[in-house]
Formats: sequence, structure tokens, C-alpha cells
Amino acid sequence: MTLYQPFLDYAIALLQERLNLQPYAIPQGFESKQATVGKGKHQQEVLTTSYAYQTTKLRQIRAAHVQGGNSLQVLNFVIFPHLNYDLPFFGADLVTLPGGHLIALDMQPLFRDDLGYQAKYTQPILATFHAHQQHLPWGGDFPEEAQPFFSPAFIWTRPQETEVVETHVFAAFIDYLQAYLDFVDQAQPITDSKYLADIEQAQLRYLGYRAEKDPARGMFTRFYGAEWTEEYIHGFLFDLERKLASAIR
Ligand code: DBV
Repeated sequence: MTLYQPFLDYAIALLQERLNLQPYAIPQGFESKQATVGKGKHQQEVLTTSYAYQTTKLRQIRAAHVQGGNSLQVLNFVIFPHLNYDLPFFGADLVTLPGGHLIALDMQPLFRDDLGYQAKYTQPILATFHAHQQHLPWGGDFPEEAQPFFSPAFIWTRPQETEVVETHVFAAFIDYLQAYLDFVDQAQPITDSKYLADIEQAQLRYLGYRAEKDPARGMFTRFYGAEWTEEYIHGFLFDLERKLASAIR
């Protein structure tokens, strides 16, 4: 069972339909990675595949899909806008572990407490948020330090039933991605140098947090080793610092 394959297929089809997608280079050795874990009857293949695209407004659109049997399925899907747009990040962390499902879905703000920013990028999706939240109640227990990175329209839920993932989570994922692409359509390049500096700082803050705290680090290290994992995190999943360092500025 690959619970999140339909999410990935839908997302890529929608992006292809609505954007002029260009490929984004995935470092060699990271497009697809496989390991066999466990012993005897519990042996299990764990396959991690990566996908990446870019457009003139979106610096990196990337997905990591982990397939390791019924009790290990992950789709981590993030869109990182170019630094001359004030767009939020699209962030989906769809996780199925032996303990159950864990779903995080949001348009993650650059400036959470800025009311003008909220009016522009949260207010338009609040009705969508409330409609889905009826079926996807707050999942509790959320790391305090991660809160600055989520919007008031953050969907955080831990469904008991796989069917809820296939129906309500899928519907919410589609609505959020559609709404995000509406924001992308409307986005105009920022030219104010003070605002541009604030955007870069906010992107680096988000990136730094996610690379440092990546909740998948332990899992990836067990499957594929520390060296592969650190390179995957800093060289692909959260690569902004590397890209800035290698650019002529
Ligand atoms: N999470 C990632 C990436 C993953 C991934 C790149 C490719 O950012 C998977 C894989 N997330 C993943 C896994 C777990 C979580 C959990 C495997 C389970 C970890 C475990 O239980 O062992 C949202 N994801 C989580 C948690 C949160 C998020 C809050 C619970 C972890 C905890 O309780 O500490 N998404 C995650 C997050 C941010 C975000 C913290 C912060 C900005 O955008």
C-alpha cells in the first residue's frame, strides 16, 4: 500500500497544468534510495524517492516520498518561493508510522505576526481551513518552538482511520495546493530593498529551523546512514543556504 502516491500524482499533475514547470536538479544518488531493514519475517524494503521542479516564481518545489510498507509511509512536500516574492511556503508533512497517521498541512508564513501579511495570505484561506477542520481536529502536542513557522490556518491532525487520510486529508491537500497556486498566480515581484532583506532573513530562519530539527533525521539515519542523511537534508531537502553560498552575490 502506498497511501500517499495519489497525493503525489495529483500534485504533480496539477502543478504541470497550472505552472510552467522546469526541472530542478536533484544531487546524484538522491533521486532514489533503497534499503532493506529488519530481520527475518520483519524484513522490509524502504524506498525513498525525490522529485523537484522550479518556475520563475518558485525556487524549489520538492517532494520526498518514503515507502516502507503499511506502517511506514511519508510524503513531505514543500514549495520554496524565490527570494523576491513574499509568498508563504507550501508545506505538507504526511506521515504514517506504526503508531498512526500524523498530518501537517499549511501555507507557512514568512511573517506570522504581521497583520498585513495575514490579511494577504491567511485570511483568504480561513473559510477553507474551517471547512476541513470539522473533519480534521487539532492533533494536540505540538512543539512550541515550531509555532512561529505556522499560520492560523494550520491543519495539524492525527487521524485514527486510514480512510480519513484517503478522503478528508486528500481533499484538504488539494484545496490548499489549489489556493496556494492562486497566490502564486497573483504574486508580484518585490523590489523594496528593506522588504527583500526581511524576506531573505525569514526564509533562512525557516530553512535553518527545518534542517536542524528535521523529524525524519532519525529515521533516515537508521535506514541509509548519517552521511547520506545529512547530505540529503542540507543538499536537497533544505538547500537554500548552500545555494546562496554558491551563488555570485
Ligand atoms: N518531516 C520533514 C521531512 C520529512 C518528515 C523532510 C522526508 O520535515 C517526516 C521526511 N515528520 C516526518 C516524520 C515524522 C514527522 C513528524 C518521519 C515522525 C517523527 C517520529 O515520530 O519519529 C511537522 N512533522 C512531525 C512532527 C511535526 C511535523 C510537528 C512531530 C514531531 C515532533 O513531535 O517533534 N513540518 C514539521 C515541522 C515543521 C514542518 C516540525 C516545522 C516548520 O513544517
